[in-house]
Amino acid sequence: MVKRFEARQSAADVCVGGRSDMSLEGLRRTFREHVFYTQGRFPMGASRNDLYMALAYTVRDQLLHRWIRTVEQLGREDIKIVSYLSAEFLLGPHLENNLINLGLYEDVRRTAEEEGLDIQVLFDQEEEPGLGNGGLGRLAACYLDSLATLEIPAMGYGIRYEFGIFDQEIRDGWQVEHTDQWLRLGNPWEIARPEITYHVNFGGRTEPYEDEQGRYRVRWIPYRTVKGVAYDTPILGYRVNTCNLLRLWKAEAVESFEFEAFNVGDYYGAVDQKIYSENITKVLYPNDEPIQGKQLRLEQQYFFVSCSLQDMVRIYKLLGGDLSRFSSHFAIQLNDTHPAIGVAELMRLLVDENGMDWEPAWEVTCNTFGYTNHTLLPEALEKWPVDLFAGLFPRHMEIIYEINRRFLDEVRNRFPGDEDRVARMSLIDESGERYVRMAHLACVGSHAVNGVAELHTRLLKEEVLRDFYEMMPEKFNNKTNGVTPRRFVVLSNPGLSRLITGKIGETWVSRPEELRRLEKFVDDPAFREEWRRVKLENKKNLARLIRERTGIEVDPSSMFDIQVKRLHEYKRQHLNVLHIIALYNRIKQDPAYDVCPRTFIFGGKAAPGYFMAKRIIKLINSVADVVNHDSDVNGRLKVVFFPDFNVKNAKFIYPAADLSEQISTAGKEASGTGNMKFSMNGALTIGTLDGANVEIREEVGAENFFLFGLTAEDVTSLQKNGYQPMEYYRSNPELQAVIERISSGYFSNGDQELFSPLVDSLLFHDTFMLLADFGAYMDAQRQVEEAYRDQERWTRMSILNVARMGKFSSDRAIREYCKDIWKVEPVPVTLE
Ligand code: B1H
Repeated sequence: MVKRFEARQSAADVCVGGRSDMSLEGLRRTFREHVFYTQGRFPMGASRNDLYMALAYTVRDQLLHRWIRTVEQLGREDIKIVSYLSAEFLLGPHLENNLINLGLYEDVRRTAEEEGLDIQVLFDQEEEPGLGNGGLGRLAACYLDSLATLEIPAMGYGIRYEFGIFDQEIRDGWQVEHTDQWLRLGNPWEIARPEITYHVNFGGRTEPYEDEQGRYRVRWIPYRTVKGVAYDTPILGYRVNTCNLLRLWKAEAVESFEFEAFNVGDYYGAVDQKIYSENITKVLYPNDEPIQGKQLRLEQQYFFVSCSLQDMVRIYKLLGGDLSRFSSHFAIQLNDTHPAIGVAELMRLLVDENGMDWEPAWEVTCNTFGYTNHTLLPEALEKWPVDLFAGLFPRHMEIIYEINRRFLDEVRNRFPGDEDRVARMSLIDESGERYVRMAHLACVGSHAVNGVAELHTRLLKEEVLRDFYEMMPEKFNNKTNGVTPRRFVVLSNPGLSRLITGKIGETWVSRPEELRRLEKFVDDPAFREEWRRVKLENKKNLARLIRERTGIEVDPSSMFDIQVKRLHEYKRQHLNVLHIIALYNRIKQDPAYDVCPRTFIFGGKAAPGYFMAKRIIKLINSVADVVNHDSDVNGRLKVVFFPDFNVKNAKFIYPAADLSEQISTAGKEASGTGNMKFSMNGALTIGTLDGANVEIREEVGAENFFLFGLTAEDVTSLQKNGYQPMEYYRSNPELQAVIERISSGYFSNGDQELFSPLVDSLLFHDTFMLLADFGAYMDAQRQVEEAYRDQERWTRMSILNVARMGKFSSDRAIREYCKDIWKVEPVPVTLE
């Protein structure tokens, strides 16, 4: 008799159990079959990877039915599909997530156990697809999860990088980069679609001609052509049948080129061509801001955008759709300006390839696109030299000039005589070398423009895109970021999930507003005790991992004070370091100084060419070396740089945090999403009024948040009035002593040069105003310490943080996008 899995209600199972349509026996049989038929092994001879692959295929089989049914829905003419265009998708490991979303976790864990396997070991085996740099790429992944969970028909479109974000090693305190070989052992989560391919053209010239009706037309005679091949990954929603599609494009050589070269006997030329083509999707650029002027990067952008738009046009035509109604079938979201060339490409496809007139094509284009801006840093706004752009895309350049001509006519109409404004708003920057301004193209070609947190959107309207806001205020709206509670709470923090579910039931996973119901337990001593027990358990797990990865012993009963995010001066990891050194100095001055025991944990990658960021990593490790071995400190302070922070090991980090460091210079961090992940896992935040911190503080209550520092307005006015970091230095002896420790060579074996670039930058420029904020930061840290010493008070604050974080679920964010921008409705998928 086959044992059927039944829906479970018990608290212990609810987050990892659930419904499934597969018996335990069936799972076991499928698994064994995959070991044998797919991996070609007898059970005894199977490697760990064979077993992982067999399990992954077993789970993928469970997705396929849902996937095929969902894709059938995508082919219905009467529904509207969201297309999320992003150069990055930072998905993280699939296996565990899919098990949770399927409701099969507990069954599969038991099946594995009965086969003598530890499922955690198999999870460990999975290489994560690191197809993104940080927040922007991870946001795209969270949004795919929520789109599927909310049963919205959607596709993600992006690039199948052969090498994702580099692996980070710390050697002698420095970051060393290694190529990420995520495809080395195969990828069971993707299905290649060699029959879905498109040609993408580059270079050459354009030529006018007359069509059969005698109309003026232009054609593009390209210099070279590359082929894009689709690779599809299923994205399953939480406990629903919707299983959307992430379609990533790989570049290959076009056969005809090879044949041509072969025909003239140029074997090497043919192979060269192949290598050249495949280069386009070879590697992710490891920067968290745009790399100006790199031709290959621009080629990547156009390559994936063109494939994706051709795909949508093909799908739409298959349905018999009339292209003038394209925008009623597709809502395309531009994740930053990286896919913004899509505006010109859709115009080209409609006008040149499908014979539409300019005006209706333009209406379709604007109605189709929405644009999300992710940055306020002016140096991070993407622009491409006109020569480079026109050389690669001569036809798009003409189209952009025409868009610009018409647009600037409108500007002149609205603001007669204001030629300064015209120059500021032009799609072409003509102040020196000429550039195409991608953000302007995205604004003009979209019907909706949004920022990613309230403060960010306000600053967009007031500063970066002010002229655009003044001319078309109706386009602008805010969509505060969110993160998926499935990966970042249920999967990462099973202990906490179980505790919460035991109190309020399991519905919070899809409706995190319901976490508010935890508030009534905040005064229950037994609940608080349990809450602390879960946190301690998570800290022990992280402590174990830290020992494994770094050899450093940390005390799980100390406060875990964590800052994990990309290394960047505006994120101010070095402000955190200044605080550590200040505490160290106090201990050195008086070894009996009563310091609250703390473990400072850092993690994050630096762009390989970012000199200062790499030096900050070295500083953290150098301070760690000294502090961790000082007998006066006596283990009360520990400093750890956790190597290779990524989605996979984030799961051990967020749940173990007591304190979350969100200390960017106000006005610089568009939103942040790590801030949300920490707080949802019960960490308290020390932070500035920046990005989504502002809204987190509003939600959790000012009394449950450690605020410090300048506001965005303070920063601007201080800058205007000539900021003098030296003034802060001179008036603060503790700050002087901290800086002196560094510049004296105390952390660098007497080498006074090693950190002088950092110190000089602080003393003489301090673009990100660390010195101005140092005093306030020290005070706030003092309050943190006081609160932590009162564990009952701390626990109360922690519970209230979790209870009030519902707003920051990506489900809420996606609902807002659906309603305000995309105008799409859920389409439930049935399995019959
Ligand atoms: C964010 C980027 C980014 N903003 C260029 N901008 C890149 C820009 O490779 N590139 O060229 C890569 C990434 N990433 C981040 O987006 C913001 O800094 C965060 O504040 C925000 O939370 C996140 C998601 O909106």
